[in-house]
Amino acid sequence: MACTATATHQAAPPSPEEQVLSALDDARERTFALVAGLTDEDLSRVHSPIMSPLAWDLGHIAAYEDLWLAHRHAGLELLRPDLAGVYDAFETPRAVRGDIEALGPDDARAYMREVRERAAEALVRRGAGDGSVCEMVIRHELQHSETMRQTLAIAGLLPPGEPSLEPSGGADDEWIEVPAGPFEMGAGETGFAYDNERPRHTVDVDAFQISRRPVSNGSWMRFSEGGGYERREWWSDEGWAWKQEHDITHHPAVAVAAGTAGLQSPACHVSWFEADAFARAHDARLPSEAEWERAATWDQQTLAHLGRVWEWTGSTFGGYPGFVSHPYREYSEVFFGEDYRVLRGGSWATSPRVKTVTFRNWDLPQRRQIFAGLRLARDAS
Ligand code: AVJ
Ligand code: FE
Repeated sequence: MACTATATHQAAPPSPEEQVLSALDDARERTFALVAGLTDEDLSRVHSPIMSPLAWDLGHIAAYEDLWLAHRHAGLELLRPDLAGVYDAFETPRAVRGDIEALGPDDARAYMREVRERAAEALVRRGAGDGSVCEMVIRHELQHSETMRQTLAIAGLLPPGEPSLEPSGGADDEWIEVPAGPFEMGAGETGFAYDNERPRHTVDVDAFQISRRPVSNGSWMRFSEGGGYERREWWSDEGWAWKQEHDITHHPAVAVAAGTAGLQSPACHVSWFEADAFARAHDARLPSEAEWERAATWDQQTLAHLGRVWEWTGSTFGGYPGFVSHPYREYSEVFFGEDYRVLRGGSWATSPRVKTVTFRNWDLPQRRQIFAGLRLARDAS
């Protein structure tokens, strides 16, 4: 049935500035919902030496928005120049964030609201520009909401009703054959992407196999019970040293999850060292980043359960050929080198706006706070 247009006063489509503001508001809703049920003590405590107090994340989100949107983009003075150092991730690394004079929880929330109000006005006055600074600020808050979820998970404080990891269904030992061939890796020239995703470049990958589903809790339990943490030959030198030094004999979080979330759910909170050992124990390896992206963008086949847990790759974090840091070296370039390993795909806690197929996450190989598991790969038979 045709619907004759009777409404003559149709609302104008939202302007770019309105779209930015509404995305910023959505991100803020997510952030505030996460901390709504927490006490000041929960927000101020250091729950883990590798994580910031949650109140620091809050102040840092505001300081970043003030710096990039209000100051650098719209030309305003910083609202609180005195806080710039406190909330700079490099001047104040995670390890000392419990000791410094940062804002308390209520003041941090007030600072967030004040920055937002000023930034919003400035944005409407100055326009969104090409949108890239705005998008960076939106995604920054969304990325921190995942970081905060990691802290909350460690503290056992994740709010109820979170999406979380549901049982997946399907065996995790099914392989997909990906043929050899060149493909275009990385983000194209248009649209938003982080500097480390560019430039797009052609990569030739050999034929390989990749598992259709991420490794499950059930498989992890079999690995563990089958001597996974005792068989020296399955571990890298570095991984074995880490395991011995910290007396790691099993995976507590996976054991709990196997009982509660189910044997079929993807194993989560796995470190790179463990993922690497698991793969070797199964005559497999971690996919390289290029293999992962080829498999994820290849239209003939699909990777199942993508985006439920981050997937460790075998690759260290580096710049693509022709890399240019933008808009600041500290986003990615300072992490390039042999130390950090790349994760791909995104987790249940990652905003859909962040988890694009070219997005690169990274962390140290011993870290277990990330919502990370693995998908196996091996050379083509
Ligand atoms: C891309 C998740 C590794 O948390 O260090 C947040 C994202 N950068 N604030 C991080 C980020 C600046 C980054 N990761
Ligand atoms: Fe940050």
